[in-house]
Amino acid sequence: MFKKVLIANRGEIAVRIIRTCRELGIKTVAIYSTADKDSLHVFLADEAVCIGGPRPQESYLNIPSIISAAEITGADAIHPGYGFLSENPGFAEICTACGMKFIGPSPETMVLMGDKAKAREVAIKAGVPVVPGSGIIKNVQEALKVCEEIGYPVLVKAAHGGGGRGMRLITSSKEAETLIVTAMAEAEAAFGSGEVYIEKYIENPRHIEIQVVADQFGNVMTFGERECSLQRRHQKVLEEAPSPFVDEDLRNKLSDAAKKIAEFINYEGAGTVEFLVDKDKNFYFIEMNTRIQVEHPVTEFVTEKDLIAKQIMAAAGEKLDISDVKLKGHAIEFRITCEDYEKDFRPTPGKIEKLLIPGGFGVRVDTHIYEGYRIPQYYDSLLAKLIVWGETREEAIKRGERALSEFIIEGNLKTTIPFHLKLLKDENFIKGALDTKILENKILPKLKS
Ligand code: MV4
Repeated sequence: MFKKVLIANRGEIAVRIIRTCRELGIKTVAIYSTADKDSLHVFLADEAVCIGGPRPQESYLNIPSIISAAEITGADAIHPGYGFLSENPGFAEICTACGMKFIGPSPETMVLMGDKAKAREVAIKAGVPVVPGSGIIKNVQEALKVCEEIGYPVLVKAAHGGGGRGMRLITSSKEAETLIVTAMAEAEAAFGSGEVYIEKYIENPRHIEIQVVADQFGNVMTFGERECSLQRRHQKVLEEAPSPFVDEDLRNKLSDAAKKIAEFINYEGAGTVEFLVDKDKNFYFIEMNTRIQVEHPVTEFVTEKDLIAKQIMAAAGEKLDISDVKLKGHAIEFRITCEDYEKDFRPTPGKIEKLLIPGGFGVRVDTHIYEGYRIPQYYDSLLAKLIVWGETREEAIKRGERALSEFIIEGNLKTTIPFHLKLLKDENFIKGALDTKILENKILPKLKS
């Protein structure tokens, strides 16, 4: 097992990782920017090193500073968390070259799955369904031919985008040429690669993902699905496990598909295989995330497994027990951000003057905030994740309402707590009638009126 892990991240996920390290008897090193000197992860870690200025480029993305901090403190492994350098193959390679274990998959796997067109090919070769579509498009003529073959509407996606960035919907041949040219130019500008591919557009799909953790011996554990359909501008606002739409048959099929992909690429570490699921329960692989994700706690609640511990143990070369993971009850995660939902979710960072955190049976809060803490303006607006568990979805919803109404965050800032309380009263949410369009098209307009 590792002796000392450096956490190359901040906020709630740094706190989350430090907690598991302590339970595993692993010493921790926090890194922080000058804007984060009063952050909770700095207090909770055994050691902390200031690595640069407030802007991510100066600190949490500053590879030489992070590696120096690891060398000075004698860390033998680096946990990247999510965001920042977590899916950066160059960083993983440098960690290895400097004699530190990067807690995640190999750089080669990150390169492969970071290319969404290559990831599609992997899925096809592994025998997993993908959305009807193409490989990398060579020129506009080929693109137009592919569009006609697939049939409109189609989506043009950036091969090096992902998470919804760099996507363009084409509904007819009239607009195809212009949109393909702009999509390629935008991809080049945003991701440094103009490579795009085309997929048939699936209308109002659900976004359902399977959590996996794989060890270094080819054992792949699956932990069931998460329902992540409720998103706003490709940002998830609430996640649940299990999905109210997934029955045992579909769960088995999705889990087998995720396992096939992980096995095919000899995956190592924690990862998430994303699927689109249509109203007829057809499912299609779209992407794989090669990191631990924000929403992992809903899976932890229903499986009673510490995913960060599994991830660290797999990285340390331990064997995983792949006997079936049983699911118990229902969990919901609410992302509490400092945004004003009445003003188009405008960020409102400020000082926390008063804080009362909910508790009680079936309630978990993952957060780095405390009374007197000032939220820096340089990072994302996530303040806390409230995760609730119930024997049934109905019970989890009731518990969510109770916990949200206990949650008090005051100061010169707004939070999304009132938004979540309203969301829980929405009839479509209560029915579990979720898809990737319902929040923006139906629920949010209703909240405004
Ligand atoms: C799609 C799609 C419909 N058809 N692909 C957006 C995020 C990225 N991971 C994939 N995304 C989508 N891909 C095809 N062929 C619709 C979406 C999509 C979406 C997916 C998940 C969650 C929210 C979404 C919101 C809009 C569109």
